[in-house]
Amino acid sequence: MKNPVSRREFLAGAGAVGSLLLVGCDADAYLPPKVRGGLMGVSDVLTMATQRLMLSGQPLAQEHDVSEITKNFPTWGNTNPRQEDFQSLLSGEFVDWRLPVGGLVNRPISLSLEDLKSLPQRTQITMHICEQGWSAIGQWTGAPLLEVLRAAGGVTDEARYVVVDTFDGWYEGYDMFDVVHPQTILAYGLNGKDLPLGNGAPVRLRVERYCGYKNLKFLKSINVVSSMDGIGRGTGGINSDSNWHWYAGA
Ligand SMILES: Nc1nc2c(c(=O)[nH]1)N[C@H]1C(S)=C(S)[C@@H](COP(=O)(O)O)O[C@H]1N2
Ligand SMILES: [Mo]
Repeated sequence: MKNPVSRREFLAGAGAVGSLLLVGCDADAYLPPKVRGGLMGVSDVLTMATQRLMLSGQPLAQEHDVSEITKNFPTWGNTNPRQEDFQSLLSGEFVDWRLPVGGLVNRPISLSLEDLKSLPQRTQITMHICEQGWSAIGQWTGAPLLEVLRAAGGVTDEARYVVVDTFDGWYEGYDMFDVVHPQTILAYGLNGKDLPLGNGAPVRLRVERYCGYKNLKFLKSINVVSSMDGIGRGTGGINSDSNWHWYAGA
């Protein structure tokens, strides 16, 4: 007679199937906000679906040892937004900086740097991979985005994307799969010090499973939405608006 499946085997199997179902039920987790036409669109969807299946158990991106930290973490792209509102906050050492968290949350809030630092924090030593051909390892400290949304009373049932805006006019939308990941943090520290200006002071996003351009610097606001339609060109972010991949898994 065939052995009945042990309880442990059953649970392990149920867990694996369950985590696939979790992604599987939510077809959105396989698709970018807007699917491009032609072969690029096909490859976008295949890449995203494959990676999302592989990542369905939400594993952590590799974390490194302190000894591997890059001595001078490079600065890249915009290193000092010239916008007046940013310059005035900078000259006041960001004492007046506030991060509004609104849209489809239950209790919109506006967080000071102190407020953000009082939330549960996470420190992670990870590799930043820029799509333009360089990488570096840094130790980031910040508040998980999930904790920030919790502080805003959580999101409503319609919530599908978190849109991050920056002082230099960038924006990106992230779907809930990446939003709830434990390594998705609003970082205010690099290598044990305040986040330097060139690296996105006072606060930048770290989404460790994505390449460089999704890791927005100089955060200005956070907005939870049900759709990316009507935001920029509707593709889900400033980079995909100019034909980079929206799903930019590193
Ligand atoms: N607001 C904003 N965020 C940004 C950029 C930018 O120009 N503006 N550049 C992106 C790119 S392409 C990279 S590689 C990283 C660079 O981060 P670093 O300056 O800390 O190296 O920031 C990303 N986030
Ligand atoms: Mo980049």
